[in-house]
Amino acid sequence: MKDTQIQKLIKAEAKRQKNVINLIASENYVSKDVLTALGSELTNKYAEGYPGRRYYGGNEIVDKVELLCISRALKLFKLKPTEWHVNAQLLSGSPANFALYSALVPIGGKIMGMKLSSGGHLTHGHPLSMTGKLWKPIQFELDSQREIIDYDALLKIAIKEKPDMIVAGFTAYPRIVDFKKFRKIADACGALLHVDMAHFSGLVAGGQYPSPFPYADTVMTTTHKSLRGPRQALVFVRKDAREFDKKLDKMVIPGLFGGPHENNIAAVAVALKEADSPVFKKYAKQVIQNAKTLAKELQKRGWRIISGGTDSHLILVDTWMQGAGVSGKEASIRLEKAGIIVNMNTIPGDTRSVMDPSGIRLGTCAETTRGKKEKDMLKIAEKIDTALRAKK
Ligand code: DSN
Repeated sequence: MKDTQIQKLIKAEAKRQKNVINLIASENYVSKDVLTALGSELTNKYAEGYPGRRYYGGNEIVDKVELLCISRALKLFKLKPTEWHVNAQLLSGSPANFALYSALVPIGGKIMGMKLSSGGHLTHGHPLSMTGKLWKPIQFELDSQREIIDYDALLKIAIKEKPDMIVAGFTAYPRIVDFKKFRKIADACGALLHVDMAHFSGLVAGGQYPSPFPYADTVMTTTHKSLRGPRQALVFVRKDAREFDKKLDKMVIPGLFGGPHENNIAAVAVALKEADSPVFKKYAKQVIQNAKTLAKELQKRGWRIISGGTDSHLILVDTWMQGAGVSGKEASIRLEKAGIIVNMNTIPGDTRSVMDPSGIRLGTCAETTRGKKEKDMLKIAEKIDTALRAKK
């Protein structure tokens, strides 16, 4: 590389990644093949439009790339091309959710989703997100005692508010989501059911987390979390008389975006093939076993785990413990000094601010990719415990 300044920074970041214990729940380490596709000549090509109907010439190769990515996405999640349509052009989770809502929910309509502090995402209708400004957000919280979704309470809210769309999914909820119950709730109020599986799609692909596809009208996933691909998103919509496929594609281009990043799409295709393997199934299983071990060991050491444990790759720890511990911000700073990277996170019913909340979020996808097993989780829990309990 001729640009030595950037080369130095890339090398430094690679070294940093190698030398830390990475417990960021939404990060992972991609394969060399994914990196090769990302850094390929495909980045040079403009391809506004869709395979077979592009605005620019010279798209015979990238058309094949995009179609391959789409067919691999359908195959991985066991979907029939006659029943599901995939748009592979969205660059990340937030724009993907935004594009989908824009396509299917009239501006001013109601979108019901989980509150950020309960584990939902900004794009599930947070007032600071455009999804909470352009549409009327109906935000629900968890059962305050059990810290899990209260489906009966949700049903009451849905019947009263009659949302146009219900979003099931999370960025910081450690438990299994019951998509069948969400479907019933959506049917009871006539709403569409959208599932944001950004966090757990790799676990679904690996057969370790329930698939939302039998119940959802639409599904969105990022591809860089448990799915272990590049930073990109996939949006799946049911193919039927409602014409969601046409509405979504038209909203993506010309509605919101221009040229798709075909190098990213190729890298997604590589990751989807990698995920469609027995090795990946084993990986997804280990991710969850590691998370369960880590949660249990932290609990044993006196830390309060939100909802009492985890069913996924994700753990929420109450580090503040009503003043008996340290704040989430302090915890993340201490852990970084000890070589462990996490993010501070609000916990259900948090009374502290988002910028210095009561907890931290941990995830095991990245360290499991690096070969970590249960015994390593015990050591990591000890390190975390020591760092959090150290005197200032
Ligand atoms: N930032 C992602 C996460 O960490 O969960 C969601 O956008």
